Amino acid sequence: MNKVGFIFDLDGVIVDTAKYHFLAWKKLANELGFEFTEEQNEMFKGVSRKRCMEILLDIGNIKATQDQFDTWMGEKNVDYLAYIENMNASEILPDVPKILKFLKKNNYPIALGSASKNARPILEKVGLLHYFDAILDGNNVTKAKPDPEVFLLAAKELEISPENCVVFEDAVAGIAAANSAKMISIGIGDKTILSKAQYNFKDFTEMSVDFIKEIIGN
Ligand code: B16
Ligand code: MG
Repeated sequence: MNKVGFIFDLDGVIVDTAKYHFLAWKKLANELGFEFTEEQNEMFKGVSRKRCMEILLDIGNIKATQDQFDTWMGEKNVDYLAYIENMNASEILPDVPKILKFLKKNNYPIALGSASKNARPILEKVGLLHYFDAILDGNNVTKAKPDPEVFLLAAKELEISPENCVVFEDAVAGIAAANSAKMISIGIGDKTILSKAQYNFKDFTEMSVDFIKEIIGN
């Protein structure tokens, strides 16, 4: 049996930081004079900060200079950092520790593969950093999901071949990235939205350790 590696996305898989991203983008939109809704925030999930900024300006029909673009994106991040300042273990999504503990106990390598440049401090705040053998995030990549770069780099760091990596993802772009890396893709969230995933679960409460054993066995 080949060794299997496990790669977790962050936002929407380990913690729900989407609500804080939403509040920070909404604040910026309002300051720029337009509304930003939770429905529109769906488009931002799994997407890089820069791409989110571009989409936001499209929504508001605003043309920005490069300086304005960078300033506003920086302001959004300052507000986001304030929102996540007090995050703690209570914000870990249900049964995430159950899976991480099982993998760690059985010596399976674990990586983070996130678009966020704030991934490491978030893992630290919620007390999960020690589970991860490798952290690949928005600071390491040049190409955002659906490009497979972040997951391929994670596989490389774990020293596991891509086809023996399992990816947990909540975003359509992330599932596409995992599939194009030829990894086993597991959608966490709405099955109809994540229909391209090889396996689907609403959340980790639906996923048993036996399922993980089955994947490892195949
Ligand atoms: P930051 P993930 C993504 O996290 C979020 O889903 C997305 O909404 C956000 O724009 C992106 O991280 C970048 O985050 O501004 O903190 O660098 O789902 O890839 O873990
Ligand atoms: Mg995500």
